[in-house]
Amino acid sequence: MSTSEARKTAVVTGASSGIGAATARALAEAGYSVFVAARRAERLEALAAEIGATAVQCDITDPESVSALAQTVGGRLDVLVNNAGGALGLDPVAEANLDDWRWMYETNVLGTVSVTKALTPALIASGAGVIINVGSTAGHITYEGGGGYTAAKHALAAVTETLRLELNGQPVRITEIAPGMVKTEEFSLTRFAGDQGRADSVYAGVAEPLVAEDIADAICWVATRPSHVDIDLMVIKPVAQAAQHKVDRRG
Ligand code: 8X3
Repeated sequence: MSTSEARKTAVVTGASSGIGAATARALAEAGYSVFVAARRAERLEALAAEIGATAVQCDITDPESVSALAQTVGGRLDVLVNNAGGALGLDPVAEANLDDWRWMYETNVLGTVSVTKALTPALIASGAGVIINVGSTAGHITYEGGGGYTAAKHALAAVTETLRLELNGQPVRITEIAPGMVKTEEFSLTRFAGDQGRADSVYAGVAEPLVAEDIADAICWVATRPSHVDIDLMVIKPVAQAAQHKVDRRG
């Protein structure tokens, strides 16, 4: 990006760790002026200082917080990365913890819709906006115990496709990035309520699970394609994961 033109802007939600933080770093490195949004102010401030971003404390499930984010961003935005989300538990459907399921729907789906709704006018105003929703392979397959998370990520995939249909004719591209097994600091730890042993067992024996930077690299690539190129869906898994239930654990 030449220094003579205005810097492009990007918003990354769930930016305080993992894929969100890595994406914010990658976009800043690529020359974007980045707004990093998440609930945890201290982590955000540290990241913002490190990469020269603007920290915006934001709970995507709180409408007032989302409207404050939109106010801070202003009238023009080039890239929105809806990354905030997560999984809780591995309950079978017949034993579902409904509070966990509600949290997963609120965060992965309604939070994403709320942020998208608030920022779409600014993306349109840029003349070449990009929305990148971080979904999951869980949005395209199902697995035992994954019902709450797979239902939420399937819903997110449906919302992404619907939005692409509805914004047809507007200068906004919409992409779903669907990662498989990504070893991050917090995803599995959150899922298992801080049980490090259970979290570690998810990646046991897998020689090289994906890391947050692998997904950030893909997001950055999608964001920087020419404005007539729409990448609908990108499914990204480690080589060891041929399918959800087919994982080479001999590493
Ligand atoms: C993470 C993939 O397999 O834990 O989004 O559902 S999985």
